[in-house]
Amino acid sequence: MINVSIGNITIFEGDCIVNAANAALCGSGGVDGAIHRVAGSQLLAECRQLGHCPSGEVRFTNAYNLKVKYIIHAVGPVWYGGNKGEKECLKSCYLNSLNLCKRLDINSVAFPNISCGAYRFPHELAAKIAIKSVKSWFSANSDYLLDVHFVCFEKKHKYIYDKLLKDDVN
Ligand code: AR6
Repeated sequence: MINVSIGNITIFEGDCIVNAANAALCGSGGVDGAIHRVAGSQLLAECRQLGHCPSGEVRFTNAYNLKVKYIIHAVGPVWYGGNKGEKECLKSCYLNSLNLCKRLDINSVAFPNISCGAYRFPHELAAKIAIKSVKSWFSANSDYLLDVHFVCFEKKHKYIYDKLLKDDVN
């Protein structure tokens, strides 16, 4: 099931949230900064043990003070105009996160709009990739029950998701 809401992902109550991290996994601004602030300093200590994470790949950690079991740290692409593999990289973030959810036996996960802030990915294109990735993953994993929540920070982003889902983007 796909659910879209407006809100702060750090208060999500479910199994797991995804973080829009950077390759150093060192916490910074945006949703990453918010997650680190709420989770507490132990999160940074665990991230430091993991080292570097290339774009398109994901890592997981404990969630400390958050109300979920795990945080999946996905490193999205920086948008350089669209000819540097940005779309494929963003798709990998979603598919790798979903595969990891299955491996961790997770049944609910919340995604922020990965790469849509500091990394400048066009919002509508990012939402299309996110929805298409989740739908294709659901088709390939129809035996597995997973609720996917897209948590948008801004109303205009939720509007894009709602419209694309209504138009049934495949
Ligand atoms: N809950 C949900 N969404 C949020 C929240 C929140 N609390 N705060 C921001 N957003 P960004 P990126 C939205 O910049 O583009 C960081 O410094 C925000 O409105 O957080 O992948 C990292 O360390 C936007 O739509 O992530 C990296 O260096 C979306 O989250 C870099 O930014 C993503 O914006 C990653 O850039």
